[in-house]
Amino acid sequence: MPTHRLVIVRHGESTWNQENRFCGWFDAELSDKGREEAQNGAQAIKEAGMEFDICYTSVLKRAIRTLWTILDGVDQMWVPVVRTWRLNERHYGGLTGLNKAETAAKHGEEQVKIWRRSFDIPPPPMDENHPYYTVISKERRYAGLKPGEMPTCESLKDTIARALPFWNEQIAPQIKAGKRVLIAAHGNSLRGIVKHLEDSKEATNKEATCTQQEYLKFSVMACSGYERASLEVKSVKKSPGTGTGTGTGTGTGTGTGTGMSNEAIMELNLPTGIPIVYELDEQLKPTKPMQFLGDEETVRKAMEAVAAQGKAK
Ligand code: DG2
Repeated sequence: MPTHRLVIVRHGESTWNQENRFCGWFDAELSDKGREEAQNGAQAIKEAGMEFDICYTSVLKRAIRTLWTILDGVDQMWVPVVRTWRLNERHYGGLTGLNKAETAAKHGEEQVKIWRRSFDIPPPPMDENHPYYTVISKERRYAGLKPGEMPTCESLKDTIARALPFWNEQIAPQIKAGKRVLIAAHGNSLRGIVKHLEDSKEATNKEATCTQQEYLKFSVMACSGYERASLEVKSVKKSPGTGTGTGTGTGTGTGTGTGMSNEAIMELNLPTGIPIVYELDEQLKPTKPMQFLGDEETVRKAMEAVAAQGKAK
């Protein structure tokens, strides 16, 4: 039996996901499909019989509404919810509002993949002339940020750096105290948490070594009855120009053996609205690969669709 269980979920599809626009800190609403995805996520959690003691989300309504929908669907709306800007999506800087496919046609798919998925290369910054500068940077929900905390753009590394203090100071102690935690957040803020958890694994943990291998393997937990099937998601390619061994990871191919490399995290595309379950030991190290509460075909297609958003049409 695992010591702790953590559930994370990327919000359902937003209107800007639907329009294939870089969203970041823009406060887009859920689309109709996104609301349905959140309801399906709730149903999966209900069928798994999961209960929560505390929930965390960002200050962006697509994540907040997804959390509300899930808590409503599992009849646990009374559970305390903590909102924080530190779980916001990564700030997409000057790309905010642009169509991802049009940006790929203009700058090339490789460049867009670097902007979307590299570990430590940020998108161009958002300056004061950007059409969304005022609605984001001058928004009163961010009035309490200290000097230097309001980003103008963020890489995944930057996103992890501002999310981790909250994880370490607020979320981790609750999990360690035995609280059952649900986090509803965003594609990249959750990729940051996944990388942090994966990086904490020990080389001696056999399943933990999967990110060193040619394939990322995740388990898919069938909605009914917790049956598990193995899902090979994607081959991990070593991408030139992204660097290895920097940041919080230990890099691939070093033989030292722990964590999720900066290359592996590039290939992880989290689907919208499908809850992900982590089983953790007392140090909050994953004891198994992440498990999706969804059927294999749906998860695979959803991940592929997210990856394809950066293709020039
Ligand atoms: C998406 C992620 O964030 O985009 O900011 O456009 O999870 O809040 O919908 P989310 C955005 P990609 O990094 O997948 O392009």
